[in-house]
Amino acid sequence: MLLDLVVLAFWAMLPAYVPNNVAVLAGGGAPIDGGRTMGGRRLLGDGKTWRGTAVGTLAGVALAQALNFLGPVVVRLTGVSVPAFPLPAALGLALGAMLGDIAASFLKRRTGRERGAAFPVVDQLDFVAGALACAALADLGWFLDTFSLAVLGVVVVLTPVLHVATNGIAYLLGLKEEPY
Ligand code: CTP
Ligand code: MG
Ligand code: K
Repeated sequence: MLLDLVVLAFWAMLPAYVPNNVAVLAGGGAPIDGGRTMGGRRLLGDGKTWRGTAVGTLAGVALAQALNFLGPVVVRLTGVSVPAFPLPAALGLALGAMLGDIAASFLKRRTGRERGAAFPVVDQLDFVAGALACAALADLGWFLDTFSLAVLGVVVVLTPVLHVATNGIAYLLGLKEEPY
């Protein structure tokens, strides 16, 4: 059933959805690129900080532990067999989401986009690509068990919708400079 797939996709990706949003709240401090430039432009820019990356990653891993605790209750109530997150998978999803976003900033700077500039499609899916790639690297068995092609399809459709909605809310609350 489609609703089951949506629940599965959302649950499996939650440890990847939270880090970038937590980074917005935790950001500040030293930029990862230390101010270095490449071809006259910043390597990554001031929007990618050590603190945002570390706190965001930890938040994603912590959330996965909470989901592991809640999972059995959800399975009993809904009948949807949501996955548990082994630590390597949780770390892969959370750190991978941050690395995908960092890689996108590298691409943005190389293509002349200033910090905060929109990069449609890349902005909405960079962290998904990073999270899935790193989760597969960290725990391939878990990745293949969790992400069927159907679940992956839902992730690719659902994520941009959630991304636009959460960033729009963060913007309206004054937490984020731009609504994307
Ligand atoms: N942030 C951070 N570290 C990260 C990612 C995000 O500190 N690894 C914080 C920064 O304060 C950043 C804010 O979250 O400004 C919003 O993130 P994002 O939209 O990804 O960064 P931008 O400032 O828009 O920069 P860029 O153009 O490079 O995406
Ligand atoms: Mg931005
Ligand atoms: K971004």
